Amino acid sequence: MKHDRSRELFEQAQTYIPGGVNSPVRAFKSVGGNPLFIKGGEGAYVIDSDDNSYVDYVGAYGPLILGHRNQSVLAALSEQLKAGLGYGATTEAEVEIAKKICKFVPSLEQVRLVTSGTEATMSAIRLARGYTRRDLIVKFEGCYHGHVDGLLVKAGSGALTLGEPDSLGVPKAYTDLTHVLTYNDIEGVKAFFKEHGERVACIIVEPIAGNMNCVPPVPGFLETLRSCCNEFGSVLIFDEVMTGFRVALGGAQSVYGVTPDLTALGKVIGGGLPVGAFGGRKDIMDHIAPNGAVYQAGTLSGSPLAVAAGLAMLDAVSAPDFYDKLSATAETMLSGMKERADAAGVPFTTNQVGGMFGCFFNKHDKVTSYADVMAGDSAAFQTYFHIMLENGVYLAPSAFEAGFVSSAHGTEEIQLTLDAAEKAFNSIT
Ligand code: KE4
Repeated sequence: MKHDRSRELFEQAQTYIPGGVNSPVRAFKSVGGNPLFIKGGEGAYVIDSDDNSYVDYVGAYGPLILGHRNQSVLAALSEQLKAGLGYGATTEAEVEIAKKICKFVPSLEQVRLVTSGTEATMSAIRLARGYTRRDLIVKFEGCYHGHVDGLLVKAGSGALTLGEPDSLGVPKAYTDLTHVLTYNDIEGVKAFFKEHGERVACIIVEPIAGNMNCVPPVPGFLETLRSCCNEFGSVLIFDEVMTGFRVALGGAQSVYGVTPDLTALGKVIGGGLPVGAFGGRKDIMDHIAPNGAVYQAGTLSGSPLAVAAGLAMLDAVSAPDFYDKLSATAETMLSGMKERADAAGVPFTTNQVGGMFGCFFNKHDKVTSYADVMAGDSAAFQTYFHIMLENGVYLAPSAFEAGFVSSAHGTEEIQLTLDAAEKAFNSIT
């Protein structure tokens, strides 16, 4: 495949944009080579600036659950364009999407829209601190909750990809108030709360970790977080920016049957446009301005375009057996991958929840922890990534990102993917 145009554009981009990208994970830093410039998408495919076509498993890092240029989303957007782009005032559609989100995710008695996942988690944490009048927060190593100052501590996603899980520029005073525990370490959580529970404002957790690749919770982990928060009066925040409306209509909380006090959402609910949301128990949400003393605001919060796209997407994903089909597509692809890796003698394991998945070049049968993820063979991943790319399959350029299928992925796309994987596994020594 030719990548001359992407290369040219990357050269130019680096003059005007830090690292040539508007988000670090796009820079291909951990896989090597020049980043692709994408010029369009259709269904399960993206097209790069050299007109190469790829089956897309990035899906804009989660939002494109219906695939690219979904006709119902485009129709909703063109309808809204006839009315205008935004007004700095509340619209009827914002009430409609709030009602739908609260209906689909029953733990949300109220919800507020914002413009990114980072804003959603940042606001939820400020609210939990305001509600409890406590300052200490708990997160888990390898989890990523956006680039919130106090959460860029042993963070996942792009921070982990670049090998900088902590960030310069974050005052020590902030990070001193963030305690990092080990994901899936039930005894570690209990021991910490036994000693410090009264001081903890909140736990924020990805109920399925999707930023150290894909690591589901072990049985009892989420339940332990719930019981510790109950015992010590801390707020349990599920960061479902990635898992919300991705793994099930009710999100990960409906899959595992654990109810958080607050939930952060994003990605899917905006249909591909900039959006985030946070919500939960009304007695907590009552503390948010203008009713309460915890301030939070946003010029483009509830943007009519993002809400129109989001409503169309929520309609599509609430169709009967939408998630069963999505899950079956991912399962077919992953089992085919595993067969081919075994045939080639390559140590390879996968995790999957609904339409999100993780692939690991590990000798472990199951990957259930940050340590397991970090034990992966990064050289094997790099070989795999580039051979998949050269054979028409676009994966996240990082061993620490989850992958996503869409409802537009069909048998043809899965077969193309498995043919590429066979070549990749046979090239890994
Ligand atoms: P944004 O501010 O990037 O919209 O959302 C932050 C965020 C919060 N919580 C979770 C669980 C997330 O996964 C994210 C963002 N996800 C990454 C991909 N793993 C965004 C990709 C990027 O940084 O370019």
